[in-house]
Amino acid sequence: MTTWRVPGLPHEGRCLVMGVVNVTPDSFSDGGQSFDPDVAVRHGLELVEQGADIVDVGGESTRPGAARVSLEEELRRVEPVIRVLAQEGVTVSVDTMRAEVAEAAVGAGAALVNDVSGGLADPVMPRVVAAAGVPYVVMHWRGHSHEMEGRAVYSDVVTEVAEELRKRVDSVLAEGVAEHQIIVDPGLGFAKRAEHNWPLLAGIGRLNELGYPVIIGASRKRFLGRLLADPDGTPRPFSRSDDATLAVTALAAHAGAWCVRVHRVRPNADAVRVAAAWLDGEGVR
Ligand code: PMM
Repeated sequence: MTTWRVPGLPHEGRCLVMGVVNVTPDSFSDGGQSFDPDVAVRHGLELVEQGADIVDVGGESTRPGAARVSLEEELRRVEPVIRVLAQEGVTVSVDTMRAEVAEAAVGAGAALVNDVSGGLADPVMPRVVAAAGVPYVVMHWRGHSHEMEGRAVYSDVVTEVAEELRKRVDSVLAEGVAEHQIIVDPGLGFAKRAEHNWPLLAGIGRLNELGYPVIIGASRKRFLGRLLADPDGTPRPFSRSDDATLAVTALAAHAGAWCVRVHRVRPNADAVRVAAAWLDGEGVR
């Protein structure tokens, strides 16, 4: 379903493209390129110029094994960047697990809260999002970066992730978040190994059945590097898995994803247009 309309966010009649600005010194996928606030703002504006519908600003690395940053440091990283981008007319998302950061970000102009913990890391988060009234990404999550690898245990990953997402959605609805605010995400790579990520991608149709827009974050993740490993088994580095990200984007958009979260925007923006034209050709849209 490419026709989701999320109040407060762009609607293009195709899968949307969310470009990533990590204001961190240690993100695994872009190596701290945007740690300086001015550089982060410039990067965000470039992503819009390249076709990003939404710019996702995050100040805490969620790479496997990463330590948490303090609340003060996270706020210091993201708030000024969000404020300037929003003033420039950019639709900004804040990537945070902390209610206080979400609240400050919305105050600075963020239009969406992207919570990789789906409200589990900070129990106050759903109430803050409910009060703010902005769209809310509820991602499937089983624990912080240092503990998630051991929790990547599933017997039927698509059924379990869908069921756990449904429970999270019920819980945030009970806290006052409205149906129309909710977006769901299977959380590729978060307490999931490669053998879990592929069925989840193949299962986008099942996730759509939850009845909420689905966002997919596959860009530059390790499972792509594993798939494309050298004959001796050495995984392809993330910097050379961008073409594989494009393939995932086109397939996810064709399968009905509402949005893809990506690092390299221009080619992914092309890919979602190809998928939209393909769906038009099928008479699906
Ligand atoms: N992945 C990362 C960070 N934030 N948000 C959503 N909604 N979905 C994701 O899959 C996701 C996310 C980690 O990736 P990065 O370090 O490359 O930004």
